[in-house]
Amino acid sequence: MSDGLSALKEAFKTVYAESGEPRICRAPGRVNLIGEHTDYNGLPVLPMTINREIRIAFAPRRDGLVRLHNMDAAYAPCGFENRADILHSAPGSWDNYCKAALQGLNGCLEVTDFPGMDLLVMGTIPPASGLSSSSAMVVASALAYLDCLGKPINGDLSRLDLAPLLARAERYVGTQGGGMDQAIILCGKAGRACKIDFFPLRIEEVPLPKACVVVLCDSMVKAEKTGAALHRYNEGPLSCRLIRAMVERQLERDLDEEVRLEHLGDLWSGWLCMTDEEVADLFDEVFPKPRTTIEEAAEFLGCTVGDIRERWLGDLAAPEDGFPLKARARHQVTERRRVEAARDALLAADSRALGELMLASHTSCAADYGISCPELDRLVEVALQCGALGARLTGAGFGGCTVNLVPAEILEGFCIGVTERYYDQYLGISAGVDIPRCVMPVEASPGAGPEGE
Ligand code: ADP
Ligand code: NG1
Repeated sequence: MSDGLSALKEAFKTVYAESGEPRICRAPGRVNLIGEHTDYNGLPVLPMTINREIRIAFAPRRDGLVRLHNMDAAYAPCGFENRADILHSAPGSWDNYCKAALQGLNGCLEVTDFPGMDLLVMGTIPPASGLSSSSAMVVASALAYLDCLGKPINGDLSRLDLAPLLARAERYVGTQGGGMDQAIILCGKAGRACKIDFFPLRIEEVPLPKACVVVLCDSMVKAEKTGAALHRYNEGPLSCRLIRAMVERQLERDLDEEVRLEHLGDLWSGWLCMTDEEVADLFDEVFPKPRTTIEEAAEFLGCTVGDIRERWLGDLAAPEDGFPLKARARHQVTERRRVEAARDALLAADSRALGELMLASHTSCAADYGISCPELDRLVEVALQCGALGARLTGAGFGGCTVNLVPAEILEGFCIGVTERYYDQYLGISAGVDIPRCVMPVEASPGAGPEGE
């Protein structure tokens, strides 16, 4: 057993002196190479796991109490009672991610005895940086709980079953996310990226470019989905629900029959099986102008503004000049095409083509989807100046990390160049910045599972 795992076990025995011998599970973070804000529409993504993770040492308890401690003092000890309806902690509390996993599994597995657990968490994924520390917490908590229930992963529940279940479960914290994070965290493979399709979940392993390194650069802008970034993130999935409803209505008019789209991605599959060009034309027809007000959407759908809020938008703030639905819809079409092309580029070992697609994706995320910020744009620009073949924001956006495709032979110069041009010159914070933590070459690690057995 590695020193880190032994240390975690020893720390567990100190914190929970009266508890049983702990077991350990691990869930890696992830970086998305391409395919941003497409998963919740059932459109593909292309992420890989990273060699940063959440580890949990755990032991079952006889009562229904779940106790949480963390090796990082920033996360204060806490606890809760396991039951059918687990009470939410305040937004931003770290125990909510554990609660999300238990609540989801309790419902799905029809648990009735609600066992407790002692947990000690150790994490190395920078939080709020677009690297899925939150989903790694959910997945690791779920694996610990399944073990305590006597139903370890790959028994009754396969990884392909668990991933969508935990994607739904994580909505407990208020995000309306898709299924990318939980799928790659559970199904990722060492040294490989995965193209992921949804509904049903399908994973295709693809090789990573041999002559390149994937490097993450932290913009130093925190994108906390436990805070302000939550509503900005949810604008994506919520406005796509409205796009789906309007497109569905247009198709019914065009085809003169009932059409049901579960997700926008259904346009490309099933009996509709439209091409990119047909979908782009349809979107142009439904969204002739850049912005659509909530009143215009209501008129188009033949319903009231109240109906729109109740069925699709919830309390999402409506800008006076309307939602940018045209550009958001366009991003879905172009990003879907880029993911397919990126998969082909990886299979053909064409790093240059992949780099160009990553850059085009960043431009679309910034201009059409509105999820970038000046710091991310600058960091992408700097990365290209320093020799990256491709660079883009990764994950939810609004801050966090960029992902960069860097030829292995220039790795050192790239790290120095980005440090000088972004952290020193642009942010002016070199004295306080911890470069190894900010510029991170990463490797794809194995998917989540038990450890040290
Ligand atoms: P991300 O993009 O990394 O998923 P979020 O803002 O969605 O960022 O979630 C970050 C939250 O995940 C943190 O505020 C914390 O509640 C939880 N979290 C992340 N890392 C840890 C950790 N090591 N221990 C406990 N909780 C963690
Ligand atoms: P991160 O970067 O982990 O917050 C979020 C969503 C994903 C996906 C990406 C954008 C959650 C848990 N994750 O990821 O489903 O939509 O944004 O591609 O909501």
